[in-house]
Amino acid sequence: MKILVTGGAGFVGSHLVDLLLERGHQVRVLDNLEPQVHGAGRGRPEYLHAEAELVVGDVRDRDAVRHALRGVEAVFHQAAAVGVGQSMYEIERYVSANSLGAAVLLDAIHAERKDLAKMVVASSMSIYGEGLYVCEGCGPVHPRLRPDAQLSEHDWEMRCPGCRRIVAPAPTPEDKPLYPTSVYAVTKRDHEELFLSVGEAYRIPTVALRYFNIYGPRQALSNPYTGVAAIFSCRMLSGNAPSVFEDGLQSRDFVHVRDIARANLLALENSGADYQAVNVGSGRGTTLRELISLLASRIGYDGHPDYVQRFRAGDIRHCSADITRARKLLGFEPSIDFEQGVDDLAAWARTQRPIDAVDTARAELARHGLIRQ
Ligand code: UD2
Repeated sequence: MKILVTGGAGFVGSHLVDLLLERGHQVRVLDNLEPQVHGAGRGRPEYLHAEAELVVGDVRDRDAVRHALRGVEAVFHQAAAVGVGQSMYEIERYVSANSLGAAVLLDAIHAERKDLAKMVVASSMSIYGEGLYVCEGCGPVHPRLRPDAQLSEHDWEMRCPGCRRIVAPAPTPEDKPLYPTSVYAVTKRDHEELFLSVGEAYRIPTVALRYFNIYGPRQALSNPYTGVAAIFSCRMLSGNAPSVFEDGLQSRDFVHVRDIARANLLALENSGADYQAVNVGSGRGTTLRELISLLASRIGYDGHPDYVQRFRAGDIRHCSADITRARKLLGFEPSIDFEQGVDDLAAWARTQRPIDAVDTARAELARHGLIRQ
């Protein structure tokens, strides 16, 4: 097939491009080579597969999009602005790049390529807000964010919205109510709903993959607005202590980027998940403390993390994926366990010379009142 990957020069997109080429597909990439991710004035990234055709352009540019769609039989939409914190004070930029970007792409698909065999869109666990929890007394609960008054007491764990008892995190299924807590998350919900509704209307088989916290080689280590695994790698490589919000016992479902790429391929090759949203994660929660100790040993960092006694506005406490649907509908099984994955991330990170801009980005968040005590 001839396949278009938007954002194909990025972290997830480039791994997907590799996999598609390996399967014998022809791949075109539409990517704006965003300076925050790729560095200013840099051209084609050296890791981008030589056989991928690169069209440099923005997903909001109708002409570039039309050109990129020529002859294409399937589309993977991976292009997005991805800084959760930054999205709270660059609201127009995020809504424009993400929500409007998806709209322009879908208009062009409708006009030019109604006969697509598949559309796969990158959605995000961020649309859930907090994950699913179980209360000993009240059963399964879907709490909203922890109140500021609780967090300023440094009472970090999630409490039952009914009886205030501490609740235990449980794997989060796709039917948990969506409570996006950032502008970024709202735009990811837009991605998912725009693609699924347009796909449904025109009978273009469409799948929305809800990515959990992705890590691995090629994550932009110098981008201080990216995920915690990249940020901590960058800090440790620069000899700086990673700053930890809350108490480090918050957990996330860290999923290796190659597993994410494989889930995309499965969505192309199977029809089981057509017109649906599907979680893609490891199915397991890992605390920041576990991440730090593993990463430090693999990177060779022997300092201590800095527990800053603060919290980030909008942060959730725990969320891991229930991957039953991905298993059933796509035959997806995570193949890289966390230790192996961190080995892989660290081996690659050691070959990089990232610029540590984390303090500046944190000061910016604080200036906007988004880091609290
Ligand atoms: C957000 C998105 C997720 C994905 C990710 C970017 C939500 C709920 N999720 O995930 O979809 O886009 O961002 O990869 O919006 N932390 C520190 N120190 C740091 C940085 C982070 O302690 O220097 C903590 C942070 O407070 C949080 C945890 O690490 O408790 C995870 O943070 P993250 O930004 O990697 O990811 P998260 O889950 O907010």
